[in-house]
Amino acid sequence: MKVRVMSRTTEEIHSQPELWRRVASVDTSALPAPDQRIAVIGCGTSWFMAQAYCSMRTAVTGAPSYAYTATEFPYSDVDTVVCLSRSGTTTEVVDVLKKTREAGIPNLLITAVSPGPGTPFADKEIVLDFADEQSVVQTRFATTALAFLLGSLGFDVEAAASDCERALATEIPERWAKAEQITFLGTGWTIGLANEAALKCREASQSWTEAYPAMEYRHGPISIAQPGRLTWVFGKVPEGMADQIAATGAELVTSDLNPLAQLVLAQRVAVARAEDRGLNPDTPRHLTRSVILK
Ligand code: F1P
Repeated sequence: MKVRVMSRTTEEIHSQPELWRRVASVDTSALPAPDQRIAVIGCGTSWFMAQAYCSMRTAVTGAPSYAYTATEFPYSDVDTVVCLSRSGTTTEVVDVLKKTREAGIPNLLITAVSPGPGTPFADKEIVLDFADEQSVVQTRFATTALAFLLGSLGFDVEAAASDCERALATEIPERWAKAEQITFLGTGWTIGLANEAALKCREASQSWTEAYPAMEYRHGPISIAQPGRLTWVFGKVPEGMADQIAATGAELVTSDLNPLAQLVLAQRVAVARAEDRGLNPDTPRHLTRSVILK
């Protein structure tokens, strides 16, 4: 009998409910005040978490909150730049810390590891070291940082954590692991989650995924839908879309889980797709824990 050893990535995925619950005791005083105009920057997964946070922050506080991948931050008029980086070593993020320091723009670094190369240039730091992980493919640091940020806006982290337990107990259908392609869709703050779910599958399983704001789907991307492929919607399915997807023959995947917990389901699908292809999610092709440029 073949005994499958649980990947490190899977172990880290399963630790998420407990870690999300711990954010309630993390000090939020270093976060920008609710009326501040902010930019949140990061790369890869951290950028997508920034998208989710900024969307919800703008919706809740009304204060402009912009997410940028680190190199695209325009150094325009914001009150604070929040830099999100699990490793704290990503070159493009360290560059933003340096340049905002030079420009006199207040900054905050949220990371799992301190001190790091960005620490000397950070005005403030929030260290979520309890959520650090060994995997190259980020799961728990990203969602824990997001739970912390959303929690500061009044998001019910405890409810998400109990839904996360359900997401971890849900059986992943084999056809999801074997689907030829997946398109992830989201609305508002869940657009960042859709982007992250798609990235997770690409990183862990080298499989074809796409991600869009849900209302963009009918403006072209739906042409990819066909039998054997999935359209996975975070949150509410826009009116009329379920019938349109059914007509393509693709499977529509929805969930009553909190979207943050639904992202955990997508992380598990990424691992299942890797294993189905005989890949080890702990050793993703061409990737390193962080990108450090010469
Ligand atoms: C950002 C990141 C990861 C990605 C890859 C390279 O890292 O893009 O999201 O999985 O390993 O680095 P960080 O700045 O959040 O440490």
